[in-house]
Amino acid sequence: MKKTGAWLVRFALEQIGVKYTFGIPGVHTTEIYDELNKSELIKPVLVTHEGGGAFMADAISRTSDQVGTLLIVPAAGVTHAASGIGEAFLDGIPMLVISGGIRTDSDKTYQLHEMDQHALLAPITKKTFKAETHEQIIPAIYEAYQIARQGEPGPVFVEIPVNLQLFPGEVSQTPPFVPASSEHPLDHEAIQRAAQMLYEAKTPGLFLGWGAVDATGESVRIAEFLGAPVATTLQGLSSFPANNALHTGMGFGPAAVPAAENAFKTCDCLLAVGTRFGEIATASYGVNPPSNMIHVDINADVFNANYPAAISIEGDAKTVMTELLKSLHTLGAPKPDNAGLIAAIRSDKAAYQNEWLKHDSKGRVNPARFFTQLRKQLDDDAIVVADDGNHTFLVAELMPIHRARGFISPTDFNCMGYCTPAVAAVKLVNPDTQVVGIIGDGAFLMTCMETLTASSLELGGVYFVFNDGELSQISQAQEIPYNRKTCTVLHEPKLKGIADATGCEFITMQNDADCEEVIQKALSLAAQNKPVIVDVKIDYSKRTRFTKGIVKTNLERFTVANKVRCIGRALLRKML
Ligand SMILES: Cc1ncc(C[n+]2csc(CCOP(=O)(O)OP(=O)(O)O)c2C)c(N)n1
Ligand SMILES: [Mg+2]
Repeated sequence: MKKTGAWLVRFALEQIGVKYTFGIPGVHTTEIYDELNKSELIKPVLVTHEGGGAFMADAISRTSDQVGTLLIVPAAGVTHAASGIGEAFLDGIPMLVISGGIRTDSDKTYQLHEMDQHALLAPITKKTFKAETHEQIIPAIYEAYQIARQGEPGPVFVEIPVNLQLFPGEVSQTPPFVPASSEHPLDHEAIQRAAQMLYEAKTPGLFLGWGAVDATGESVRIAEFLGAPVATTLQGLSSFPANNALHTGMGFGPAAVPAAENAFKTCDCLLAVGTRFGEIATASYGVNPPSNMIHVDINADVFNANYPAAISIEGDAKTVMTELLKSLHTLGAPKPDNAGLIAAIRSDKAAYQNEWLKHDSKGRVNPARFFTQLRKQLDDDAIVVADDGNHTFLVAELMPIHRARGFISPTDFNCMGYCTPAVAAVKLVNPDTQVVGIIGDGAFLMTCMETLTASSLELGGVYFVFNDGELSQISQAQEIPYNRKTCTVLHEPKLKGIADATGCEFITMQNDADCEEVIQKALSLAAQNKPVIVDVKIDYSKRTRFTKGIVKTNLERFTVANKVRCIGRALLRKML
């Protein structure tokens, strides 16, 4: 039979269950866009920038069972999207990237958008495909989809040359999509040894990353069986419910919140699940896990990469944790309730919150006041999206997250500009859930035009812009060594102007007294499908534990000569 390449792309995308694509059409993709326009299953979404489109696709994968999909022009669309593709790659998020390609039936070179896209994308995708014939289109998309999801997930790229899209070509079959089984053989002996090690430990603890986000029930049962405290990474913030009595908070070393730092001080056996012990997760490698460490991950490359594990178990977190729990039950009764630990966690958390609430915010919005009020007004199943900056760590330390996948942020690629597009996409696939973004003013400037996409699609999310006038995560780091803020003080934008331009509602939160009412109003407007930009005059005069912790950890690592040089310069600048 004869089919156009565009028809084949639509067929394959419908088969794998794609509901939305994100991008901006060009001459190399209009034929596919026209096909999707006829589809009853897929809605192509027009964005204002492919970078925003890529963050949207990423956010869909993080908060639904769909794989976020881009449909973009070659070269210019691909380079614009590269920031979001890179974020998905380093954060282990599945994504399907489909671009048009230059003509392969022409003997001419210097074509429009001609470049080696595969070379560009090789370091930030799991695999790239180029369809050479009509026959290859469906299998390439099916395989790309499988690869994106299997093992440690990530983005996969497929190029469809424009001539294949436009003209009919011979295909022998149009097979339905049948997902391949990705069962991983389990190392039962290692799981049994791990159970034994945990059961015999005096003070075991759990450390959970994003890889454990779908194993929350199992993690709760294991923690409760052992009476063990639980800490998470930043990306894994939602992997354990913050309203569980054994939840301590982010991190477990000197840069962790006090409840976590104290609970893990004497930890003699660590069960680490779905974390790579990367730089952010470890606060610049400032943690010191016990030698009895059990490391569970779907990707065996992470074992012993930064910290040695006594037992490594390769596999899906949910499957391994289910088996581990069964093995624990064969060893004996659950450990008695750890009442002392639970009381200490509760009092450490309360003390830390009070320390923040007591901080004088000098007429601006106190971060703890803001998050206490936000938590009070949000449903348990709300989804919080953060960008990258000081605000991210304020969320991590002051905003309890109650549901799995209830918090997402750009973590290891650490790309500013993520949050604004992501809020819209999260709302698109979670229409009945409250969705709020916490965005630094600098990050908002990068992708704020995507609020136009939100208002066009009537996506009621709230964009809390933490307006401190600076690129604070960096200006705070400049403060001690340089005593000056080179290029980190923002040119002040009029946020109301952005709201007017993009058709969003706009509210200002001046101080603590405004908090309750403004949050209420914003959530109620959002519930009427209106995107709302809130200008939050936030107070950043108090540092997070994370920021203080990483500064200390890094400084301690300097040689004496370099310490003297840096401290000397800091003192000199302070005096002058
Ligand atoms: C694309 C990109 N550029 C630069 C950085 C470096 N960077 C990390 S955090 C940060 C400051 C962010 O400022 P803002 O969005 O205002 O958030 P705040 O720290 O003030 O909360 C910068 C510049 C980055 N992570 N990503
Ligand atoms: Mg800022």
